[in-house]
Amino acid sequence: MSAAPQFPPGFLWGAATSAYQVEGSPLADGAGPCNWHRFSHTPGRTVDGDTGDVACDHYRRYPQDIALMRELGLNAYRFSLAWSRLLPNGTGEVNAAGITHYSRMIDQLLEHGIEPFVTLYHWDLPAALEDRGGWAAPESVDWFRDYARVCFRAFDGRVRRWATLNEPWVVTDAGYLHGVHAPGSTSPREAALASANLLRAHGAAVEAYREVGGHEIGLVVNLEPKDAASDAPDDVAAAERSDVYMNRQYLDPVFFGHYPEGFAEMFGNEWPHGGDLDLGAVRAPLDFLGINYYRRGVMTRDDERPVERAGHVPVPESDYTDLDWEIFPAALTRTLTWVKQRYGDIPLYITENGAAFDDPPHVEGESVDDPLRADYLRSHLLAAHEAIERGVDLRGYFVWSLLDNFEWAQGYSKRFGIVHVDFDTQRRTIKDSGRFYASVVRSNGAALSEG
Ligand code: IFM
Repeated sequence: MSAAPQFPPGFLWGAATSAYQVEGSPLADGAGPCNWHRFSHTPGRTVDGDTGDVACDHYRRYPQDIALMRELGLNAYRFSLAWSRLLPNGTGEVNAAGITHYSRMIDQLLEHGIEPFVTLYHWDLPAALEDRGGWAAPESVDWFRDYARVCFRAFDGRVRRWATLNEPWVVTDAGYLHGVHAPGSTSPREAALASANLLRAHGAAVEAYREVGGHEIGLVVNLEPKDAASDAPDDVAAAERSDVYMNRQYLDPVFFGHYPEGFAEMFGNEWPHGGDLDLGAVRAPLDFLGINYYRRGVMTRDDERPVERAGHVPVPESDYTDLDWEIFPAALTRTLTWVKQRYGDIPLYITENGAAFDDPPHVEGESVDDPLRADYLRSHLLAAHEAIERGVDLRGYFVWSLLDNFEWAQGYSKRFGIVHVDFDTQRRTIKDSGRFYASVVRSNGAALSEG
């Protein structure tokens, strides 16, 4: 019989959220509107016209949510700051009430022994900056550096782990190329401009951190190993393109200083940069890399999809989540070992992992039976542990998500939480998957081999 899994000493056991997805009260206490406030209020952009106006009311209920984290035994909480709460116009005047809000929340987390793991940008750009060109504007690099400085000055010391950007690939792919996220653009040219500016902005923030901050800073990317749907050369080439486009678009520049080979060519005449593209401080050394992992990609050639020219195909023998994402834990081990092999032995955190399943909107009693989510967590935590056994320096794991929340264009129709939220009453109920996760946390992994 193999020994029960144990994670390394000091492992961070957490759950993750992001500001616009959980906070609600988007304009409270002097906050300015963000791009997602505008986008979700535009008819047709989200399922059922859902918005983040109320969300999980975490802005006001965070003390109750911290109590839930305590009940789950978490020692870390990953959340993001809303840029437009802190700088309502994106630049210039700082909103003291915004600083006070996050300051109180950080203090309460620390009082309860929960480490705040803070993301500066999780997709909610101040609307005022979107009006000035958003990430496609070269000035965005300065806007982000200045905003980052405000955050470092206000919270560094109490916050010891910072992430610059969450999933920049989604920002450019969903927001600038496919138009399904804010700002709703469908321009390859703008996507390529935004990509370079996000990279420069990330590097600029890391450099700024080294001037004022005393702890750790990293980047969070979402990765998805790519397999070809068949041996046909077209599918093999599609999987390779998709790998370059998704997995290496941001990591190659950050670790090697330039885009992967073949990336610029995917944009054809829409590539806006010259050959001597300057990505600024993009290679500024990082303290860690955050990896969000959900699924594998099985790819086929699809010329309808711009730039990447590849699309997902379903695998008949696989199981899928409520978002039609393949459940494939082995690819998490593969992702973590691939990062180590390709980019070196940097400390890693799984900054998001979890699954949407169809839980009921209302709950009677004190529990929610969600065996599929518990199975998903168990198999992925075992896959993470396997990567540690293979030498990966994995230092923490964050479930996506602490709470059912606003799943962007899907609104409230998809539930990822280990805590159920009744969006009519705001009642929280820890799901069975949450109880299972708590047992894993309590036993530092041993409970993974039970049951
Ligand atoms: O909800 C999102 C999150 O904001 C970023 N990563 C993926 C999650 C699930 O889609």
